[in-house]
Amino acid sequence: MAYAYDDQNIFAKILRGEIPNKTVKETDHTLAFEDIRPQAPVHVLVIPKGAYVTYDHFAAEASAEEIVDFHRVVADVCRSTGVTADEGAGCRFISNAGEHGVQEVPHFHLHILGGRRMGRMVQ
Ligand code: IU
Repeated sequence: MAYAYDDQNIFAKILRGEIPNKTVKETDHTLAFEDIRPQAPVHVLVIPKGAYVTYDHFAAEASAEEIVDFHRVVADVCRSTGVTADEGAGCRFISNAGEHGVQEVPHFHLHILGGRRMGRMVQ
C-alpha cells in the first residue's frame, strides 16, 4: 500500500517525545522544529501530528481543522523567523514526496528555508 505509515519513522518518535527536538512552535495538531542538518540560516520543518506520509496524503485525508492549523503554523514560523516575502526577504517551501521526490523521512513535512538567497531551481 503506497500510503502505509511506518510509526517507527524518526518524526513519529519526535512526536511521541522519544527523541528531542528544537521546537519553534507547537499546537494541538502541528509541530514546527529546527532541521537537524540546516541547509540555510533558517531551516524549519513543519509537520502535522497526524500520521500522513506525503503532502497529497495530508491534503486528501486530514480534517479541515488540521489543514488550517498546519498552514497557520507555517505562517507564524515565517513571521517569527523573519522570512516572509513582504516584510522579510522571502523563503522557499519544499515538501519532498516519495522516491522521485527523494523523501528521507516518511512523515509529511514542509521545509521552510530562508535567511539566504536560494538557487533558481532544485535539481
Ligand atoms: P526529506 O528528504 O524531505 O525527507 O528530509 C528530511 C529532513 O529531516 C532532512 O532535512 C533532515 O536533515 C531532517 N532530519 C531532522 O531534522 N532530524 C532527524 O533526526 C532526521 C532528519 I533522521
